[in-house]
Amino acid sequence: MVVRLKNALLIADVQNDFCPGGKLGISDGDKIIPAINKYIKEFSKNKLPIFISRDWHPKKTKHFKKFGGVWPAHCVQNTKGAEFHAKLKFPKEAIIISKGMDPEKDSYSAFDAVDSNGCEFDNLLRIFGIKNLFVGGLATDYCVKNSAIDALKKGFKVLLLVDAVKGVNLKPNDSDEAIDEMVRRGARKISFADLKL
Ligand code: VGL
Ligand code: ZN
Repeated sequence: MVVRLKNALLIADVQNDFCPGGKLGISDGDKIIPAINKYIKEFSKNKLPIFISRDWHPKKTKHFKKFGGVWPAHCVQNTKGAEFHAKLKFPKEAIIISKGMDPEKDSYSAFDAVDSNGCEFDNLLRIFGIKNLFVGGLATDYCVKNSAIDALKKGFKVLLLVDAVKGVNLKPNDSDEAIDEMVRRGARKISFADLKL
């Protein structure tokens, strides 16, 4: 028997460095964690796949200012800053996927991420037969946006969890514009009360 699971959850980069006090701390980045935990619980209850992405950089990468990029060093592999925030709760069945290991690339999208066996996110979704990807986490204007757009390009339906995302906002409107762009490209905005699995 082939089990087809239509819905999957992607929680992007809820790591210490993206939360207040971190190297690239998003203001109130940690405030969305209770909402994220509620979504995780619901997917878990329904035995649906949960993907937890992490930014996972080497010490030296073109992604960092020091080597020609735009960002201060953050989420360096095996540092406290790269660890998931202590308040983020996910079951052991959740699949951790890592991105940003290539020192030549920014890799904002979860579609650049692989699991612990090196299996690409896209392949994992196809193995499960996923049609709908529910996306939340950090940062609205980078990982969330790039992952959502890639998912739409690949033919997945995208449900954007508007009560469970927060952005960097290098420019003040970046997050709002990112949400508008995702919607323009076909993503649907939902809040926890709208969740139907
Ligand atoms: C991200 C900034 C720098 C992200 C990664 O994945 O959202 N943002 N590196
Ligand atoms: Zn990064």
